[in-house]
Amino acid sequence: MTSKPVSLSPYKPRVFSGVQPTGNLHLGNYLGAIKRFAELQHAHDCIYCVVDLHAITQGVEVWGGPEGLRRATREVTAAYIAAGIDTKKHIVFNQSQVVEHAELAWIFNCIARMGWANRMTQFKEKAGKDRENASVGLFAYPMLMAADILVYRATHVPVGDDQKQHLELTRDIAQKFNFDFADRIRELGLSSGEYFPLPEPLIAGPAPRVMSLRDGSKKMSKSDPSDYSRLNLTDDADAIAQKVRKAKTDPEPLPSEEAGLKGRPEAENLVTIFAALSGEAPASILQQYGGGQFSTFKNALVELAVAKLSPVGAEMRRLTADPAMIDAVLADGAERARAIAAPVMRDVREIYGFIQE
Ligand code: AQP
Repeated sequence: MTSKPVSLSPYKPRVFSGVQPTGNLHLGNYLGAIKRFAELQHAHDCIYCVVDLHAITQGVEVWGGPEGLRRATREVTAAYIAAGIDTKKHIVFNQSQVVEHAELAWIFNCIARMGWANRMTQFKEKAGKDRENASVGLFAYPMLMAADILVYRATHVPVGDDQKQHLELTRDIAQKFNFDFADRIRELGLSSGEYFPLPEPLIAGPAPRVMSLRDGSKKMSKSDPSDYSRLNLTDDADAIAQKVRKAKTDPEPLPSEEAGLKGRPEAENLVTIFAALSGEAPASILQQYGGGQFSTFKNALVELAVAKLSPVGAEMRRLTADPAMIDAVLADGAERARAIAAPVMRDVREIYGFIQE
């Protein structure tokens, strides 16, 4: 007689991730996040969020005011759809339409310890030298991110290198909650063990870290004031060509081997971008272009980037021309997201003893 397989986890495997609507979606967001989100949908149930509450943690020059926020929220949604994410099979919505995110984030502010939050390097990077003037929201960002994930009891999170520390904090928060309330959770019959899963990072092949075209030591970023630092997903062929041709390089020719890229961050970045867009290994790209002038390599990169990005940009432009259609996708996604989040939040209120209807 064969024994029945035992499910080791009481949770349905579920992927959660998000992108901030802070304007100027770029190649790094696409290769490092959105393209991978689309790949994951074939084997997982996915919830992809436009994290507008995160977007406002920085000054208005970053989140762009009401018009900028609406435009950027629709642009991220359009990028999800243009990348091939099926909004009927999976859930795509904007965070502020599901109030449970903010409510659980408050609970988690009371679970996380100051020492844990103080260690977050992204706060230090984003707050810069003027830390006293950063918003409390920017400091509390990782607790909101933990709520985003755990309000769906998501088990897997595709994260870039820059978000790994936040995911660790999410696991610490889940663990402390489960431990602090273990008796109450059992007493209420909510779970025989832990209430929140400890979400795992989802590594679907190496995600490239795309650097600024103006400075190979800084990551490509939506909020970089220089538009020449990034390839925006909505850039047309002329803009792509201009930006790649103007991208910073050094006076040496491209090396023929990967070891020769060491200490040459701008050259390394262009080769990384070429490799990610073409699917070729850097070594074979360098075999082909090594020893030659940057201009020859850049011309090939322009051709490749235009071929890969133009269809995505064109589809995004087509979709954003119909804001009512995008808003309807978000409203439908929010309703389905709420159907998962609301019972979890009810449980959490019950665990704490908040009186509710
Ligand atoms: N340069 C990058 N290379 C690879 N992946 C990147 N991501 C961001 N920049 C790069 C990935 O994109 C996802 C969404 O990021 P986000 O919107 O949450 O914010 P972020 O990481 O802070 O992105 P930006 O572009 O730098 O925006 P701003 O300027 O607003 O801070 C994440 O999965 C991230 O890893």
